Amino acid sequence: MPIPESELIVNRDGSIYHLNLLPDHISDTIITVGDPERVPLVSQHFDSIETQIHKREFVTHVGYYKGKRLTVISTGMGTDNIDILINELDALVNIDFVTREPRPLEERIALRIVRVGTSGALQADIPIGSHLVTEHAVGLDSLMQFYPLVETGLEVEVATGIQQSLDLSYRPYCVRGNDLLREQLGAGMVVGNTLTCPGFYGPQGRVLRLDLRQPDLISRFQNFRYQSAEGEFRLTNFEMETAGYYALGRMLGHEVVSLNAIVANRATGEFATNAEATVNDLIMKTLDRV
Ligand code: R1P
Ligand code: URA
Repeated sequence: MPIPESELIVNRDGSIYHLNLLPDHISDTIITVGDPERVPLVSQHFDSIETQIHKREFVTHVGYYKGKRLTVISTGMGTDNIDILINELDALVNIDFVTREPRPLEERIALRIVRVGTSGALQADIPIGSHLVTEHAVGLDSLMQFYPLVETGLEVEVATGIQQSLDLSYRPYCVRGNDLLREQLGAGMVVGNTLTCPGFYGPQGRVLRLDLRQPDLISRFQNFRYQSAEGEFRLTNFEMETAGYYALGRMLGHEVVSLNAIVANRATGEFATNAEATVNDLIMKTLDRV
C-alpha cells in the first residue's frame, strides 16, 4: 500500500516536508547540531560545499571533508524536532518517493548520525570543558509513549528506578547506544548516561521565578544509582535530544551517537566562560573521526 500524501508529505519540488531535502542531497554520514548557527562552524572546515538548504530551524550543508561526503544539519531544540528529523532522514533513504513504498529490506540504508551538542553535567567530577559520549540515554520526554520501542530488561529496570526516584506518573525510557560508534567517535571522552529532559528550566531543575514541584529535583538526578552485573549506573549529564535519537535510531536501524560538550556543571553551579572553544574542539574531533 502506498503511503498516503498526508503522511509522507513531499513538497512540489520533490523534497521532504520539513527538512526541504531531496533524496540525493544527503550523505550516509550526518552530523547534527541543535543551533542553526553551528552549521557553518562545521561546514567552514569542508573542502567544498555542494548544497545549502534551510527551512525553519533545519539548516543543511552538504559537502566534502578530507574527501568524505558529509552532511551537517541543525535540529533546533527538543525531541519533538528529533521525531521530525529522524523520520524524514529515514524516508529520504528508505522510502521510494515515486511508489511511496518502503524499500525492500535488502535495500535499506543505515545512516550514521552523530549529534554534536551542548550539555550540563550533573556530577561534580565531570568538569566544564570536557567532552562526554553517551552510553545510555534516558528520556523524560513523552516521545516513546507513541512508538513500540523494545527495551532490554536492564533498560526497563533503570527507567523504572528513575520513575520511582523522581516520583513520576509515567515510566521514562532508556536506550543503550551503539557500542562500536561510541568507541570510535568517543575515544578518550568521558563515557556517561545522559538524561534527556523535555525543557531547559523546570525539567532541568532551574529556578528563575517559578518554583519546582520537586525542589530537590537536581539531587534526585545526581543521587540516582542502579547496581547491575555491569556495575553502577548513574546519570552524568542532561540535555534535550539524545534519548529521542537513540530510541528512533534503534527502531529504524540507524547508527547514532551523541557527543556532548559540557558547558554547565549543576553540582558546582558553574557555567562555561568559553563554551565556544569546547564546542569547536568537539566539532574538530568529530570531523576527524567520522
Ligand atoms: C539547550 O540550551 C539546548 O542545548 C543542548 C540541548 O540539548 C538543547 O537543545 O543541545 P544543543 O547545543 O545541540 O542545542
Ligand atoms: N544544554 C542543556 O540542555 N542543559 C544545560 O545545562 C546545558 C546545555
